[in-house]
Parts: sequence; structure tokens; C-alpha cells
Amino acid sequence: MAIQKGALIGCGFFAVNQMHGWRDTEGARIVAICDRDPARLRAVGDEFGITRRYTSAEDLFADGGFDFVDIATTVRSHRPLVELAARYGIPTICQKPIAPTMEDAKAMVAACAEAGVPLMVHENFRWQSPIRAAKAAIDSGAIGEVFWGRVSFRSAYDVYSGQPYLATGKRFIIEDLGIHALDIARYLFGDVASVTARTRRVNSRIVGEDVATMMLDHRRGITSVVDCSYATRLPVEPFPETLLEVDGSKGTLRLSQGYRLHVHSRDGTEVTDVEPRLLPWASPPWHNIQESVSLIQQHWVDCLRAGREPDTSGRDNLKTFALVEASYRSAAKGKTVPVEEFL
Ligand code: NAD
Ligand code: 89Y
Repeated sequence: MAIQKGALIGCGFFAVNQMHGWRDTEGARIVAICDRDPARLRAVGDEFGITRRYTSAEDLFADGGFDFVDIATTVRSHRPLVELAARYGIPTICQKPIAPTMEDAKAMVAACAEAGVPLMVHENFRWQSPIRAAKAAIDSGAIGEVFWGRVSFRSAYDVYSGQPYLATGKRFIIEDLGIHALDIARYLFGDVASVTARTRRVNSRIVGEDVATMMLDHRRGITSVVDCSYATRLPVEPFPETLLEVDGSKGTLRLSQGYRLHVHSRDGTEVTDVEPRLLPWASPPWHNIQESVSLIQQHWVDCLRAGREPDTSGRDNLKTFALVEASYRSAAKGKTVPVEEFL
């Protein structure tokens, strides 16, 4: 099977994980990189032995010689870069959040659809192995029919030192982190009809909200609570664990801190250690996220080869991004917002 050659744009904080992930991915390798910052371009190029280096995405596409592009820049550049890739007919991965606005997100999905180009959003949290273990347990029927759930991410980890831009945006935790938790809620409990949200800023040194609570009415009749905080000081810092509570007609599931999965059913309580593998290049506490990077990248290559739509395609991700928009609108207006207003 031919190796898929990739180009990566944006050699910043998170892209290093993606570059490591690509080294592990079966059937793909990165042949060119691009960053408008020459120092970052050099650092990543030297670390990963990539000689084809560009400071301009236009020049990268004009030269070509790759089968897909992995866009790892921050959100403002996502739309122009995805549209550029679509113009060149290059299958595209774009980091989350897909775009700053729903209008941009829809335009990106439309541009790729019109060009017949696959688009996957790098929405990796649902690829975390503890989350997949929880999904498998729910799907096994062990806890019966699910009627309630909670997806929770509460931490006081200093994310601002590695990603200083997180402290400066008008929008923070829902757009940056809540987006993952909202996607997990969709993954586990299905699509959402309406959202009721409340937000707060606790840390006065940042601009956006660092605490958010969303209540989701899922179309299947499940109610879920998605809560996230970067202002929660716990005795043992759980970053970056997403915790779950799921109640079903026959039992309950809990994914608790320390990667412990509890499945309680009529047959008793089973407790499993679902801590992710520590990949050779990974470093705790990030190993949970790092493993999911490898898994989603492998999924992309498998889908490209099979001509299948990726699970977190642009089309699918519009439904997650609509939850972000609905949450901000709900918090601003103090009322429940139908998700359809955005789709
Ligand atoms: P960063 O600022 O550290 O890196 C972004 C890089 O992109 C910078 O080096 C910048 O020079 C470059 N860049 C920006 N626009 C460009 C353009 N038009 N052409 C070429 N280069 C350009 O940001 P980061 O923290 O690495 O975040 C990047 C993205 O990854 C964000 O969207 C963020 O939300 C996302 N992220 C995802 C996860 C996850 O788990 N999925 C985790 C962290 C960050
Ligand atoms: O940017 C965020 C993400 O996507 O995962 C964790 C993070 O790095 C900080 O909130």
C-alpha cells in the first residue's frame, strides 16, 4: 500500500505531538512543514529531520508533492488555510476549534465538499482510550438504557504558560476545552436538541471565561451535564482527565480520577484500570492526550485509504461546534438555546 505523504502547517506548542504521532502512524509520513515563524520552523524541522520547509503556506501548496495536509495553527488561520487546501484539492486535517464562527466553519465544510476533498477536524478527545473503554461498556448493554450523563473536566493546571493565547481571547474554556467535552457528550449520548449554559471567570488575569456548566437535552431523551473549569484546585491535580458519570436502567458507569472505570450492573461491580499507554515520546500528564493524537491520525490514514468519511469529519464537527455557539448564546441570554439555530 502506498505511503500517504503529508505536509504540516503550524509548528507550535501542540504540533510537536502531531509530528511524533505521524512517526508512529502506519502508512503516512510528513515530507514538508510550514510555519511563518522561522525559529519554530527550524526547531521542528531539525527535531524531526524534515528538510522541505516553508514560511508561506501558498508556497508550500504551489510546490506540492504531498497527499494531505495537517493544519496545526491557531483558530484565526483555519478558514484561509482550509480553503487554500480545498483550492489545491488536498485532503485536510484541521485542528480544533474548527473556526472562530459558525459562518466560517460552514464555509470551510462547503469549500471542501465542493472540491470533493475530505476534511477531518482533529477532535481527539473522543479517541482517548479511557473514553473509548467507557463507550464500549455502554454499548455492551451492561448498564441498560442510558438516561443521564455527566462529562466533567475540572482542573487548575497552568495551561497559559504553554499556550499564552488562551489567556487573551474573549472566549476561553468552552471554545478551547469545553469543545472536547461537548464532543464526548455527543459521542456517548448522541446529538443534542438544546443547551442551557452558565459561565464565569474566576481568574482575574485572563480575559475569557474559565468555568462553564452546560446542560444538554439529547435527542434520544438523555439529559447530560458537561462541566469544565480551569479554576478548580483539587488535592490531586487531575489534568487532563475527563471524568464520566453515566446512569442507565440496569446500572451505572463511572470513569473516575486515576483512570478507574467502574461498571456497576446486576452482576456486580467491575473496576478496570484504563490508564492510557505511555508512548515512548509521551510525557505525563499529557500522555492521555498524546495517545489520542496517534489514534486519530491513524484513523485519518485508514479512512483516506478506504475512502471513508472520518468520524470527526468537518460535517460531523459542525454539530459539536454548534454546541459551543449555543453554549455562549445561552450563557449570554440566560436561557435555553435550540441547537438548530446554528445548523
Ligand atoms: P501555537 O501558537 O503554539 O502554534 C501555532 C503555530 O502556527 C505558530 O508557530 C504560528 O507561527 C503558526 N501559524 C499561525 N498561522 C500560520 C499561517 N497562516 N501559516 C503558517 N504558520 C502559521 O498554538 P498551539 O498551542 O500549538 O495550538 C495550535 C492549535 O492546536 C490550536 O487550534 C489549539 O486549539 C489546538 N490544540 C489542540 C489540542 C488537542 O488536544 N487537540 C491541544 C492543544 C492545542
Ligand atoms: O488547548 C487545549 C486542548 O485542546 O486540550 C487541552 C488544552 O491544551 C488546554 O486546554
